[in-house]
Amino acid sequence: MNIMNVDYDGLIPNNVDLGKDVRVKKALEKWHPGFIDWWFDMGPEGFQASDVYLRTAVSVDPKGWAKFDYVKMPEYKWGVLLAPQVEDRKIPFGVHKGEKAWQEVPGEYRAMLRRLIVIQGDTEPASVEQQRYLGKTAPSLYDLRNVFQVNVEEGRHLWAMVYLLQKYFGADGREEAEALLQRRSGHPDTPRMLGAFNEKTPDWLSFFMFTFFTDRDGKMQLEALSQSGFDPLSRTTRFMLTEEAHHMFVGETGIARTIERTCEAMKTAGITDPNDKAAIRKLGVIDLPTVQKKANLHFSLSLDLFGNEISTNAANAFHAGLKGRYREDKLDDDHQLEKGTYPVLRLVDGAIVKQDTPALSALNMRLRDDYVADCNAGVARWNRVIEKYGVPFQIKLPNVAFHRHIGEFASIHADFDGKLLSDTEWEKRKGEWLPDDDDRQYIESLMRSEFTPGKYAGWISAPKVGIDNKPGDFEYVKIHE
Ligand code: BYC
Repeated sequence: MNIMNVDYDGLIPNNVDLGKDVRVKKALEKWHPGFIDWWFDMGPEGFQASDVYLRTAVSVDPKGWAKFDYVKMPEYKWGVLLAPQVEDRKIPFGVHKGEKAWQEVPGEYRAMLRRLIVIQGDTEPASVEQQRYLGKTAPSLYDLRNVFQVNVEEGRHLWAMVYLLQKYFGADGREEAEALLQRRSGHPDTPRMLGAFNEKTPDWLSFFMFTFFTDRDGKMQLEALSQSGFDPLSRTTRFMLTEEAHHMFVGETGIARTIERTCEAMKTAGITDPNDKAAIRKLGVIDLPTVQKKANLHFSLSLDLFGNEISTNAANAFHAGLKGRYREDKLDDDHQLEKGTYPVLRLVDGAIVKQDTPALSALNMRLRDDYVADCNAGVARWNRVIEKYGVPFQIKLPNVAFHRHIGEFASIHADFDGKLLSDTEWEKRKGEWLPDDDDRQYIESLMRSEFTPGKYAGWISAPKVGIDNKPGDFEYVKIHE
């Protein structure tokens, strides 16, 4: 079968010759009804009968892999798509560097590999669950379509991980695949595995921040997994990254459009002080200090997703050749890291200091530093919108010690700049940096749907271009309830 083209005949579109792989095909077909039940129970509330203008992957050819059309979400073609196999690919790092990439699970690393795949898989349905209620307050049909696009693709990413579990991990893979449908974001007894995926995404500002910050963690982790010596994981995550780019686009432009509308409204009203919250909120837009607070919250929650500063898990996964660094193939070193150090911010005797640490143990931090640089580039693009309006305000990212729940800084409190605070000071001052009840209520009050084609809620501006170059008044979702 041509790897570029997808077999659309069966229940599960795929480019892995599922038709010939009876065991895996059966396992996936058995898993499918549970997935659909989960989608109805935990996927977008309402709109399941609506026609949504969605992108579906129909090929893995970088030049034209997707087609756009109206689809009812439950009928979306979730499938299994792997980037083309690189001929004669070698394991690019770790102790097996230079050996032939694995096409089957290396027995000695089975448990470690399964854990990485399960954690990755768990985040995908979790985010759909978190975004379940956003539809009814969407600021436009364009945005409504975008959240649904993100949701169906996260669903497909779950399929991608489930395929790996079913194909390569036998009975325990099947059990893990079932468990991925059982855990629930925020559930007191059966929560999702990583902290940020148990938080709420209660409003559209949170959604845009989530897709900017948390999906960007997704990008970094997928990039690291795409370097894997286990070739099926590498190929799967490489194709997932193609879809992931749109999710970050939704977040980045969502916040940029929010900021733009605020600056525009301030200008029209002649308000020059960006901190005059009361006056700005009277205009029905989101003041920039509140945007900053939301950024602080989502950035700090996403930093937690990189794990501990010093991690033997990360060192073992790299050493084994399972999880590499960001763009490992572009780095110029020995790709083994048995020697050498990496500077890591640590808590030493009550102070935050940079400490040289064995490079292998510091891999989570290396990935996190690359992540922070990537976030900063996006934040700079937001600031350019603010500058364009001459508003004296800049969005900044807080210190990595701020508001942490995983790693060294989980045990202390720090302010925005990383200055340590006592528990009492933190309680007294945290509202300066994190959204408080007043901010939440204000944002909530703006969350009213706007479903007229071409119209946008008053707190956000229209996008510069439509999806698939559609005109401004295109009906991205035909709502039939
Ligand atoms: N929450 O050795 P350490 C995405 C646990 S997002 C709870 O530092 P490690 C997406 C850890 O499990 C990307 N527990 O951990 C985005 C370990 O437990 P055990 C998702 C945590 O393994 C938006 C212990 O603490 N993909 O795709 O080096 C929408 C020791 O920690 C947390 C991946 O994450 C936490 N935050 O690093 C949709 C890739 N952090 O083993 C999708 C796969 C740590 O002692 N995962 N712990 O019981 C990994 O690479 C790593 O497991 C982690 C953690 C980076 C998550």
